[in-house]
Amino acid sequence: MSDGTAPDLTELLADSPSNWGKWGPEDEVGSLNYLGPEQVVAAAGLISSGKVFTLQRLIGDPKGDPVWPGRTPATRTQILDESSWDGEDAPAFPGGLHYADDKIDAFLQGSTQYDALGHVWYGGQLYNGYDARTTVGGMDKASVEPIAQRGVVGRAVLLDMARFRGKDTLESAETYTHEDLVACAESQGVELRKRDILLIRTNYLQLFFELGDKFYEGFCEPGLVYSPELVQWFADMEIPNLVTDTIANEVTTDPNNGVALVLHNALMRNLGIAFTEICDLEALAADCAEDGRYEFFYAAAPLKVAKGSGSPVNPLVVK
Ligand code: UVW
Repeated sequence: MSDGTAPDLTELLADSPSNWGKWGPEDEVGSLNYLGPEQVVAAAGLISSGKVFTLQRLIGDPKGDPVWPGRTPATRTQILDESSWDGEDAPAFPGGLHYADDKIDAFLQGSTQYDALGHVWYGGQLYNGYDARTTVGGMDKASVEPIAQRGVVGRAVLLDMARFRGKDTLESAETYTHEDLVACAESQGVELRKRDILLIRTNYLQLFFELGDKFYEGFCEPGLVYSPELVQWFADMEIPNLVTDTIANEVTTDPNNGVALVLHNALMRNLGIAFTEICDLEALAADCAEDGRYEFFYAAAPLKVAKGSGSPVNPLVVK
């Protein structure tokens, strides 16, 4: 037992399916291996209207950046601007060049991001069995870098859970299962296929912008909830990438066992499914509701950050 009340993840997930070793002992991209040339070419065939959607939230949004509790929003600092040339010690360039420069101080998971497969663990081991000590001082194994090197391209399906439930936003701690995802897809008239990238809309972060600091009181996001059947479904469907518009892609605390972020472990650590979080799916969802097309081409390339446990990303959808 981890805190006297909730079961330890080692115990809870003892019989949970695993993809460790499936793509060799050196693998660091897990279920993204399911997205090969065949899937990329098939996804490209879904492009028909040429409409493009970008799924990243604004970094340094004046209205605030929703982040996991304990993380701080990005801060952007202006280093050089026209005023830098007001004083006598202004930089001088032949020809009279002036320019603007700035920098950001940001959590790598402080905006729309890909998690590295080694971002979470239990029992002293990361995805593919790597020793958790390889995270000390920076991730030597299963960092975000190999995901960034390969990129992510495939057929994606939007599952609009908020709309399916007839709500503006899902509520705090509200859960849904793989069966709900299947029912949602059916109601939208879209076929869920093996190796689909799943985009799930809750619109929950609208409450961050409406409630301000109150948003974090009793923080428990809505989302997928663990069951052995759900994990098996994700394994059988060979889902490469789970993308949502919440901060952590799953119900924060499992209502059935009290464990935090079970699916980060069952899906990401054990099956190697890439997690993409804090997306803005609003424009895409509105368009899908209008044209009735919930399947499309998806592409994303997180930044190549050496030893990074995650990286900001601006995923693209093309219809
Ligand atoms: C944690 O793992 C704590 O958060 P996230 O996956 O949202 O970055």
